[in-house]
Amino acid sequence: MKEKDAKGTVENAKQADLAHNKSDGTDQFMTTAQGLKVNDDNNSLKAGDRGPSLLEDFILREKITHFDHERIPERIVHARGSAAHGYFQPNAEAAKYSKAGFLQDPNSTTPVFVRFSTVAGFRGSTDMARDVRGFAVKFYTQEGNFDLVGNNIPIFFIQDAAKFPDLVHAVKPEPHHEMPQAASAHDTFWDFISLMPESMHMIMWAMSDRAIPRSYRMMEGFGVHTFRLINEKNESSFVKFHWKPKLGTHAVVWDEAVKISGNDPDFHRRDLWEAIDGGIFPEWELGVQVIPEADEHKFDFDLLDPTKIVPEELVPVTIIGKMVLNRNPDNFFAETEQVAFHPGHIVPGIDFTNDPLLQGRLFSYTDTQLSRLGSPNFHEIPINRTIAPMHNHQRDGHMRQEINVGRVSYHPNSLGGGCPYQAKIAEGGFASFNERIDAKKVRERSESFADHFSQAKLFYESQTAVEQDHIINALRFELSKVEVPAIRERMLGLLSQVDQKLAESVALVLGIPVPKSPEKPMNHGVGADHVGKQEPKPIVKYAQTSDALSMIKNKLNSGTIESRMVAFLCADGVDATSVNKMKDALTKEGAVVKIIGTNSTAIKTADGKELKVDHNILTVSSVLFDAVFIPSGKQSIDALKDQEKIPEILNDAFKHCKVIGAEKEGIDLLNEVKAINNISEQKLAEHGIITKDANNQNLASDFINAMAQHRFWIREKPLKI
Ligand code: HDD
Repeated sequence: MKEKDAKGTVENAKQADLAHNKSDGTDQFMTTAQGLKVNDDNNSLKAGDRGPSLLEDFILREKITHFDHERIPERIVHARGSAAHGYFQPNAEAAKYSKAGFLQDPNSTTPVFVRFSTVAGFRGSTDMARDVRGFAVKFYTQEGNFDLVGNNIPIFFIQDAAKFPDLVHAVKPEPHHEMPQAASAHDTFWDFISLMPESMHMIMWAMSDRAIPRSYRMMEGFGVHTFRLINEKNESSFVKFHWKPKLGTHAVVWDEAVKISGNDPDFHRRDLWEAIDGGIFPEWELGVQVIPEADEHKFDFDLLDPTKIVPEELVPVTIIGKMVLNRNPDNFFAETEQVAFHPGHIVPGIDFTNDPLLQGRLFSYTDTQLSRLGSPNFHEIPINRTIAPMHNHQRDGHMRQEINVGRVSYHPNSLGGGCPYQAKIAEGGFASFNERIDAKKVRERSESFADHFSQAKLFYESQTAVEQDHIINALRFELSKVEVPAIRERMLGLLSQVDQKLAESVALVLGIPVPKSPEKPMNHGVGADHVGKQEPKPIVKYAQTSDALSMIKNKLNSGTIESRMVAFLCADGVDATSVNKMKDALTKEGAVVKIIGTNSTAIKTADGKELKVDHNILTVSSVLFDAVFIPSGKQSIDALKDQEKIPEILNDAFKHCKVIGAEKEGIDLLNEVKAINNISEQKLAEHGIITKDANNQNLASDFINAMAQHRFWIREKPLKI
């Protein structure tokens, strides 16, 4: 009876705890941390109103002390991130491959918390750096938390976790002067890369537009490593996890990325927040490439090598569910900052492989949380708590929240009735996959990891000409920032083994020749004697290219314009019909219209009505929008012609290949863009310039169709190679 009472009290305390954990502080008295009501929060306790402050002022000391300790160390990588809550729902396919409880019932949903991030930049750095994006998903399943801690690129720079600290040291700001922030364009990064041929496949991805996404909502996500799934029959298969975004995969162009960084360094954070806030919930399908256990050695690459993809043309992606993000966090620090992911958080039905990068990660994540969150009790922070019942004999430590009752904190015990019990497999107990390992202890790289160029080539050759130009330009930019000539030369040597023309066109801008290619591709690290000792296998030439690797050819891009942002350039005298007709048509398709006005409040339409302004033209730039529309109204156009920002907005929208629409007098404003004047009237639409005369009623649908094509690359001059 007594014990029951004690339990009841603990339950009550837990509930009170929960109530305390979430508070908006409204309608309540201000108190100290001890609950004492505060009478004056504006003045410290002094000896006389002009006298010195008194040490006795425990209220002041408590407030300042708490403030002094408000920061925790930022993540060593992925410090800059944004997150959201949502749910995951499996489909009927999922249970075939895994016995994980959350994958069994297509009618069930599992809560998730997802954090997107850049890798290299500090917590306050720009969202728009050229960088890999983290894509970490915490599934709060009934069997415990499952974390899928992936990226928006399906492979990685290195093959063994032993090189991770080196990679990160190389890419982070250089240690002597802490520059540059959130950028790989500097000597130490390229020095390291030029000595690590295994990074060449990843370099192709990182220099592509995948590294400058339009939105977190428009990125693919990947588990990167090969994992295992185990089904009810205890059959194991190898899997690669894929997140496929409903809105397709889209990027910005580099010049745009640079300008967004100045205009709105929170671009991705704001985009995610505003979409969810506005009820446009980002959605992904979860897919798996399933490789039966028996096929492990069927491929020309090693499934355990994290620098390799399994081309979707070889093993198609099977969709096993969907994820929807539908709630913004209540508190950035409590949730987004304190969330702790770990690739080792798995549930029965999911298991690891011997990928040496994954194996190293399994150690690193708990270790980092200990220093970042400061205690082995980080699992008790509300965002990290499992929703599964949790009982074990772990006790105490810094900031322990749980009040464990009773005297038994060991196993086996008789005094506590043997509780908590170990679970049999049939009862949901976790047991690692029974893989047979019979090997010598070695520090070696498997020979099967030695081919570093075939998939880099596959990626490069699968891109459209425009995408290849963007890769070349990125390499030109990055390597031009490198100051040591030998690093540039080594990089050209490596690039020539991916594609000779690629290397030559980068070399053209660097002003140096491409070094002579080695007869055999360089598959071992230059000066890196730790890398593979045996002779590499001959390079496998992948016969086909893979459309899935190109963002432009990718079949994910269905042509929706949902959630795309359109700037309407307006001033007093704008034609309300022109505004409303286009706005209604766009809104119907799910696009978001923002009225850009010449003041911050409202403008007057030609018929004397008020039109609310979303943004003052002083605060925007076309890089923050997907398309620009100029409604008609002579007075409005005359006023816009006087605006200093107009040439920049229109020229950038043109340069970045975005759709520009204009109606009647609005067309006059297009004269600001010289290049438009050089396009014949019949060819305007082909170039994504949508205008109309008074009789043509198709402006809105033409504009929408053009937006669905995303960009008009025809405007970009092909590179001279
Ligand atoms: Fe890592 C954070 C993804 C290799 C060590 N990693 C971190 C995050 C993501 C990834 C998305 C941010 C999680 C969040 O939002 O809080 N990491 C990857 C992927 C990798 C990878 C996809 C390769 C396939 N990572 C990797 C290696 C190591 C680490 C090889 C160390 C051996 N990663 C860490 C870390 C971080 C981290 C230092 C920093 C903050 C954290 O863990 O919680 O432990």
